[in-house]
Amino acid sequence: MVNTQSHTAKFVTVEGSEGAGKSTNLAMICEALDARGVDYYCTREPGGTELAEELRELVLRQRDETVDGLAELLMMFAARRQHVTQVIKPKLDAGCWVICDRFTDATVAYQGFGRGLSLEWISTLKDWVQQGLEPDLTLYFDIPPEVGAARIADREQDRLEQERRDFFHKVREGYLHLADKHERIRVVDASQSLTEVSEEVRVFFSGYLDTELTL
Ligand code: T5A
Repeated sequence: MVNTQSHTAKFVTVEGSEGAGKSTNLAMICEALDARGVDYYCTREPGGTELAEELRELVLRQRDETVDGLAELLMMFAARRQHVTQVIKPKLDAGCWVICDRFTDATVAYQGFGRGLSLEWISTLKDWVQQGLEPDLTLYFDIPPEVGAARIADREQDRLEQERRDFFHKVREGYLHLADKHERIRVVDASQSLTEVSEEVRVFFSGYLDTELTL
């Protein structure tokens, strides 16, 4: 698969650990795109196609047996391959922006740093599955795990949300490592009030659109 991603259609991802406010702030991104009349498509991972949503349900469901870390990693990438080939690439190639709730940074953070799986394996799988496709911009909502956990304490937890607190400290370390490494990642302090976070996202993303849409 050759990466023929359009120069104008951008691939934007949002990342963060549980309760960081990614999904809530996606609305702000969509509002900014709507205001400028940009054609865009919102999706999520794991998921985004019928098969990938079924894999999501399988991988996140609570179960009695221990789920092997490598099996979990392969399911994430199986879902991603289907999503990339059936949705993300075709949309970008057609000039439509793609806004995705989580992508491969989550795999590095959760399966790499959280589970301690080989970053080399993850990098190899990423090359096979994405064949050069990378997000153009990533908003990472950074939050101490305790604060995020308190925000979602009232709702039913999936298998990953039930991990121990130290797992989420490692996940955060993974995200911060990625943010240090990649210029495309913008860190948002998600422990602020929702009004403050949303305003920061609005101002930053509007500036990004101003630049990208005039190029
Ligand atoms: N996963 C995923 C992997 O392990 N590997 C992978 O490769 C991939 C792709 C997916 C799970 O799969 C894992 C990671 C995840 O465990 P998910 O649905 O994408 O699950 O992610 P979750 O993190 O579970 O989604 P959450 O809903 O928990 O987090 P969000 O989206 O960051 O939080 P949000 O927006 O729903 O907000 C949670 C609550 O907090 C409030 C909101 O109103 C809401 O009630 N809130 C705030 N409250 C106070 N102040 C603020 N600033 C607030 N912002 C939001």
